[in-house]
Amino acid sequence: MFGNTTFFKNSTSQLETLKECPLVPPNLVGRLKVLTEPPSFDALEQMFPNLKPGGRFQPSTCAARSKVALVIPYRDREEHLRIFLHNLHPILQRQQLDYGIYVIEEAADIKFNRAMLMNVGFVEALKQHDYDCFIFHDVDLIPEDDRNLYNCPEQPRHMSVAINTMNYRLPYKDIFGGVSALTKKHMEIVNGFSNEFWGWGGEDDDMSNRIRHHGLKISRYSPKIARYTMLKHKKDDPNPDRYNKLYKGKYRFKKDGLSNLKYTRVNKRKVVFCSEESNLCYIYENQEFNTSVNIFSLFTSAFFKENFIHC
Ligand SMILES: [Mn+2]
Repeated sequence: MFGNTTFFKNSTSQLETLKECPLVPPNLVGRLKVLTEPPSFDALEQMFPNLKPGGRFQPSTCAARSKVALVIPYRDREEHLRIFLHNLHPILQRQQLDYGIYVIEEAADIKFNRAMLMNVGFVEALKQHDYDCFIFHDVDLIPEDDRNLYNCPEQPRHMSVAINTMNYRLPYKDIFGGVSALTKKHMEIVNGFSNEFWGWGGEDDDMSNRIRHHGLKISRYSPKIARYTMLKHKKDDPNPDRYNKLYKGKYRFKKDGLSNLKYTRVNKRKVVFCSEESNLCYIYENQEFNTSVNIFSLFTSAFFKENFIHC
């Protein structure tokens, strides 16, 4: 009899059986020191030789309990991204997850739409693998404790409970911004995020409303564990229309979200990162190199390719 504690993996020559990974990963260390120096992309690649093409990872000694896609809405924060990868890969690997990291970059010169980028990340990640768990993650939030597990529980989980810049306190009860975990099923139930929040703010509260409206509940780890350091950055421009959008949100839940998501992928395979110090540009090709990250550069259908600026 094959219980659900085993599964079969077809390797090149033999059929091997891996036991399901333990419920509590055995090699966690607890409280961590946040590494704030950004390594180069080359250095990152060398640090994580165990990543598969596209920056994917699976534990080698057991079958992961969940397939997790980290979705990072991204613009213009290359240093933060490198710091993020440096800190996150070791944590996710100790947590014995089957994971991929998706950095979703919006074309330049248009207002940032964090929520739409997260919808795009959800759709694009599912085109690659059958992920069952999605962690939507600001690039500037670094976990301080690896007991904060990057998986998806029964109810949507708000993960960035205690942030250093907010004195490690939850600013308000229904907050769902920063880092949040939703299963594929949760995303389908709530029709993903709204696509209508351009500029800073509101989209996370709209998701919080979607969750409640659909009979789900936000769950959280203890603030002793769900701790984060926020990397320093300038404040973004708030969207003056956000309260209005939020207030009328529930009339849009059905028609605004995954159901009406429209975007165009630009620069499908190549992403260019430029280093200011060396004047060098690095080209990362999704799927073809052992990169530490999966990157898609995306822009919404309303804008032209020319809006996407390289170095
Ligand atoms: Mn921030």
